Amino acid sequence: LDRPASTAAAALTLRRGAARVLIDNWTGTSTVPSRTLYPHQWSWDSAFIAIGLRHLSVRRAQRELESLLAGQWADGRIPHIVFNPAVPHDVYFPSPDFWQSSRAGREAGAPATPETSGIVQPPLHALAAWLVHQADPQESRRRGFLARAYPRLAAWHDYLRARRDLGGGGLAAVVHPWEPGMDNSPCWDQALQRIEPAAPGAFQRADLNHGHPADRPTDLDYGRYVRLATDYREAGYDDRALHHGFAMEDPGFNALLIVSERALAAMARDLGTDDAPHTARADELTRQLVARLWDDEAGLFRARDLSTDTLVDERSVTGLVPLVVPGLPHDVVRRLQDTLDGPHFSAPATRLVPSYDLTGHAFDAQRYWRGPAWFNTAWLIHRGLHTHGFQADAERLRQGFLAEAGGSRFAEYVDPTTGAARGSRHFSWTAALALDLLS
Ligand code: 9WN
Repeated sequence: LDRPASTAAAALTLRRGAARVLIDNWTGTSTVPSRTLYPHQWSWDSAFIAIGLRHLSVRRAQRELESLLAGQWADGRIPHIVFNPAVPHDVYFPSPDFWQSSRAGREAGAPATPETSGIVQPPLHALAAWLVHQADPQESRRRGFLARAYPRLAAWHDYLRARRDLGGGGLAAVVHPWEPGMDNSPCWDQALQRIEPAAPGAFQRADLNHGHPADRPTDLDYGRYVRLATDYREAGYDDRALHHGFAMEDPGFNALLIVSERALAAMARDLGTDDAPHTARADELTRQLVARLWDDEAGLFRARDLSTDTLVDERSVTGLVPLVVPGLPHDVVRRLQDTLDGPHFSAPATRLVPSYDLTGHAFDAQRYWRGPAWFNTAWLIHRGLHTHGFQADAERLRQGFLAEAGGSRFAEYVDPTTGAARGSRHFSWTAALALDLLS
């Protein structure tokens, strides 16, 4: 076999495998991250999934985002889970019984239906919607996709600006470790020590029915997640009524807000409305991201703990995700590229980027966001390398991504020291983003 032919055959096999995952995980209106572990619709998963789905079916990619937006609250927030009413409540914890959005969130503007969670996830949605639109602008215009999505996505960003600027510097704060999407990252350890965990008997985890305990957060972590979510629920999910026990400015979350704000500007231009406010906000957010979270000595961004107003002394992949922001100062970009290649993040076995410092005191090669390499962060960093002109590095990461995605049967994450698959398999965003990198 000559090499180009075998490479093309491998790409075709990978593409078919990725499509199969997305077809199997499609429920008729949206895509579950995993049939076993995550049987509902998740917010940032759907954004990543739509980015890949657009290569299979633009129509389906639009519906993915539209069904997420059907769960949006009147205050603008896009909840981190939109629940499927057909799934029994004991299959995933916390279920609608716990969040009680339609009752406890009524004042804050939760819809009567569907049931949702009350917290949020990283705002990648406007970028996803813009990429879906660009995949077939004619079909998008015919269905009025952009015209319907744009005001909702603008309201989502308004919520983050009006209710989540808890630090007063313009950046959005996360108020629960599930919100940055990197649940048990060592970045949250110190802040979580201040949170009294809920009693172990007060809740029943469902994740361990499908996931291995060594791959998942601990019971103590869950006790604290439950406590924080319960406090928020009891305050009616009202950010003005509660002094949040956990409040962080997360670099990854804010980086995605910036790229999405730029996507809103592009949408506004396409729709013939004023794009200048979006561009001005993206510029200002970029300045604040650097001013408040950049650590020049370490060569990466840090999370800021708003309870102590200090930067968290941990190196996490969330501090590299801002590479995806186009308007970063040149020296920041160069330092980020150096850090990616250095001893803290240069994974020996995978060419992917570990979720946490390989040399860090809390590094754990198996446990979720405490070391394993994830495909969504690799995709974001790949986009960043590409944006800033590091084409050779971007291509190396792309090849690594595709090799690991196929070799792991589209795993949720992999051990960065051995390449072994971890978490669930047949995982939607791994498949979706593989499709995107193949297109
Ligand atoms: C809690 C769905 C989600 C991802 C998150 C990931 C994990 C949930 C959980 O799964 O979190 O939201 O039950 O562990 O950490 O990033 O969106 O794939």
